[in-house]
Amino acid sequence: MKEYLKLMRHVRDNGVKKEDRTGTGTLSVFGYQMRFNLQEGFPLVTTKKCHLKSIIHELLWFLKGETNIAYLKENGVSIWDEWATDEGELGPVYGHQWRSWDRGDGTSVDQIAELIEQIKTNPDSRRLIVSGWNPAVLPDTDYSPKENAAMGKQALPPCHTLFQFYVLEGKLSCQLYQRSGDIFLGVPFNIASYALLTMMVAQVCNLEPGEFIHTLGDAHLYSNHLEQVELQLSRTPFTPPTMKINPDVNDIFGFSFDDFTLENYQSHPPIKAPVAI
Ligand code: THF
Repeated sequence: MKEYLKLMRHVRDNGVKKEDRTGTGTLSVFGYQMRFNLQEGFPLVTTKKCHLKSIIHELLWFLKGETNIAYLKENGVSIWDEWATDEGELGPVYGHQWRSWDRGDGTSVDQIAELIEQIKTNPDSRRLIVSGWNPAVLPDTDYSPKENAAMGKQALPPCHTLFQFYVLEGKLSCQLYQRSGDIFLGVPFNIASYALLTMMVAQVCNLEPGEFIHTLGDAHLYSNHLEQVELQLSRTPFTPPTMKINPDVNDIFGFSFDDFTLENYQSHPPIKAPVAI
């Protein structure tokens, strides 16, 4: 995971002070790309201990098409609590756009089901795309995330905006365009989540995992994470772990938490940091 530390160092050294919606302040760079070869191990950051349980449950929750945090709460995951209404609603966020994008005529598109079908039947396609960005349901900036969710808008516009798959020589690669990346807290989650999604899609399509390519728009370090960043940059990464997925699952909607086993995850201790809301 030298790639991740390289990003962190690049933004620490070259980022420019920029104000943001949350009022926290950041060091920011526009445009950055990382590549992870999924044949060389699972890209979970090792220079701090990462909570893979939250990452897996969040991804399963997206794939279920759910937008209420109830499933996450039942599984002890609290990473979306700050933005949800008292009833646990987030509005039509990722899960809704992935599984039931509203056509406006009473029908909807299951982008994930269509993606799998297209990868299986038309692997050379250059349209293997899933979009979370739906301008019709973006939040109204005059209101808070919770107020937007209560009004049926997205609590937050999707950070991971659009992803595309690519099949070559029996290998499946995925590229994510992430409009906004919180390098210290969010990005380790985002890398592991999309690497895992790529492996899951590859398995159900009878392909080998290829690369995960992570393209960032506004890549930033929050001003209240800078001490944590120095600590993390002082650490030497370990050899990446290995992810084992139950080979019997052949339906993208058929995975459960127990189908994933992380092996040989050696990491430095966790580093706590406040999340900007
Ligand atoms: N807002 C901000 N400011 N940063 C983000 O990374 C972010 N997200 C999601 C939506 N809004 C965001 C929420 N994802 C943590 C991790 C991911 C999150 C939110 C919070 C977090 O606090 N992680 C801690 C604790 C882990 C745990 O409890 O499991 C950590 O140390 O990693 C990016 O998608």
